Amino acid sequence: VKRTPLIAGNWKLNLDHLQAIAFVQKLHWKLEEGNHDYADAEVAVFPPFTDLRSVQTLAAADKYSLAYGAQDLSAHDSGAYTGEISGAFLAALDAKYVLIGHSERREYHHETDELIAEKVAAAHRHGIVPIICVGETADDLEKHGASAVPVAQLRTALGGAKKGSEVVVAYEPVWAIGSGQAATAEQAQQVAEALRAVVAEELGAEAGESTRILYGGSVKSGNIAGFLREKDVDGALVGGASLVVDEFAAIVRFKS
Ligand code: G2H
Repeated sequence: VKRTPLIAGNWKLNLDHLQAIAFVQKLHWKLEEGNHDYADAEVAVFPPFTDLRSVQTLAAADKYSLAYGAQDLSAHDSGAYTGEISGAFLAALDAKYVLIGHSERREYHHETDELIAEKVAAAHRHGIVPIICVGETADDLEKHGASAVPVAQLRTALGGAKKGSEVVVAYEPVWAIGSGQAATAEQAQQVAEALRAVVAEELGAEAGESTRILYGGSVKSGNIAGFLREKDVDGALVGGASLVVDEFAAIVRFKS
C-alpha cells in the first residue's frame, strides 16, 4: 500500500489568531513560490483552539488544501465540564485531525492511557482522525528499551478506536522533544515497526498496512528526509520548527 506522508505542525501554546492568519498566508505564498503542489505529502497545522476558526476560513480558500486539527479534545461531548472543547465543536469547524495524548498533556495534565482511549473514542464519534501520541522517557529507555512503553501506550489507546475508522500514530520519544536531539532514523524505524504490529493486532491487518506512523521530536529540514526514507515512518509531527514559515515549508518540501 501507498501511504501518503503527513507533515503535521504542532504549534503548542504559540501564535494567536492574528499570527495564525499571517502564518498560513505566508506558508501559502512560500509554497506557491516553490511551485509545490502538495502531491508528495499532506500538510496539516495544529493551532490553539482560539485560532481554528481563522485557519478554517483560510484553508477553505487554499488551493493547496491545507488540513488542520486541534491539539486536544474532551472525552465528553457536552455538559458541565468547564474549560473543555468537544469533538462535536471541532467537527463543526471541519477539523480533520486531533492530537491525543501528547507527552506534554500526559506530563503536565496527568493524562492516563485510559483517558487517552476515551478521547480516541470521542474523536471517532465525531468523524475526526485521532493522532495518537506515544513515546518513552529517557528513564523508560534505559529501563525497558525503546519500544515497550510506546507499544503499551498504543495498545490501551486503541481500545477506544472504532473498527474501520482511521487513526494516525505519532511516535515521539520524550527525550527527543524540544531538545534538539532527535532520534536517529533507524531508532524511529525500529519503534514504528513495533507500533505497526500493534495496530495490526488491535485493528486488523488492513489497518496495520494503511495506518500512518509519524515520527516527532526535534524534526527539522535537515533531518526530515532521513526519517521519511524508513519503510514504516510515514511523516512527522513537528513542534519548534513548525513555527518558522521558511523552515516548515522546507520540511514540507522534503523531497527537493
Ligand atoms: C514533539 C514535537 C512536536 P519538537 O513535541 O509535537 O516538538 O519538534 O519541538 O521537538
